Amino acid sequence: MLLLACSGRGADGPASETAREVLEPDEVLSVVEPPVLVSIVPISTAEEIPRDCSNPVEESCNAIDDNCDGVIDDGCGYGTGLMQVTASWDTGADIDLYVTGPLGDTLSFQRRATPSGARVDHSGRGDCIGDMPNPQIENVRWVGKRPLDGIYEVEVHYWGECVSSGGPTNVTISVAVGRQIAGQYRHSLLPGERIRILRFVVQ
Ligand SMILES: [Ca+2]
Ligand SMILES: [Ca+2]
Repeated sequence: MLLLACSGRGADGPASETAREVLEPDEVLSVVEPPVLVSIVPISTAEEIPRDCSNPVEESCNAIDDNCDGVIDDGCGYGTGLMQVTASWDTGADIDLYVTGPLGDTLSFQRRATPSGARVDHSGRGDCIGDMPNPQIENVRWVGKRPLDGIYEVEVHYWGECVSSGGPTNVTISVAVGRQIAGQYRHSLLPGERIRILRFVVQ
């Protein structure tokens, strides 16, 4: 019976307009000193995407900071913060992003938040499910608390080909630290592959 009551989900409009106006406590960033990038090292087979900010263009939802404001994909419905790692890809496959922090804890669609303020706020499913916004994007952000100093590892996993639209897939990964782009890279993935694309260090 409860399921029947929920069958209208998906109709437009939030239940409460006032709730949307309340700022989440962890969105208040002003008092937190931003982390600083020490280094970022991709694996040798990753292709670095040149960053040309002499001619910023309008932002699109592609894991690239097109408008060069230090925020990856602003206005796309997922967020930034003190750090941000974003992946996009170019087929209907389901690609998953994994970020492992200094304490060895790994964020992904399976573990969407940590006490240190990291959270997965968008996890695209490619063509594996119908009708979701930005199905070819995964995004991790750090809000509220300063991210721990240390090494972060970024992996991508080719979870599945979904309908019939997978095959080799180019994945784009961008990292922003303290509202500055630390690096942006591209790597091809085959079905089932899981690759550690890069490491970065913050303090
Ligand atoms: Ca931007
Ligand atoms: Ca973009």
